[in-house]
Amino acid sequence: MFRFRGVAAACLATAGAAAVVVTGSPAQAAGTLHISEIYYNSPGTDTRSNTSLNYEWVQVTNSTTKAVSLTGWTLTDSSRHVYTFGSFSLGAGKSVRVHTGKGTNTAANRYQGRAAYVWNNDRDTATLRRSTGSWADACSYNDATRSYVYC
Ligand SMILES: [Ca+2]
Repeated sequence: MFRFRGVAAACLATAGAAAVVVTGSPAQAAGTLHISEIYYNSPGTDTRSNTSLNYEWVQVTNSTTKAVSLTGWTLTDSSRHVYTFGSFSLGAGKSVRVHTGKGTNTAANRYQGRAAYVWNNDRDTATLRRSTGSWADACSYNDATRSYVYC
């Protein structure tokens, strides 16, 4: 599959903007389990180093008031690479980042354990499905001039 070579990307602090997403709006008072951000173009050249692979991630946010079990939920790209959450519960108001590379799973960071990139640097769609296979959320992007997208 064609992928843009890594474009030197400013490693912008995203925490501030991400907080806006997490806060939600009155219209979303009930909250959802949704994809809140995708960092699809790792900073620097795509060398496939584990560090670079892990700078590719999809953030999933639970804006409900209860913990939600993500066990068996899946995250899929347009090319049908599938990541299945192992035993995991995402707390109320919490977010988790699913990184492409290898690492030790924590409450806030999960790892696909891959040796190659998943999220295209130009365009792609992330789809989140429940353990039953039903559609939960999706986020698409189509902008090679940026490195991340807020969903
Ligand atoms: Ca990428």
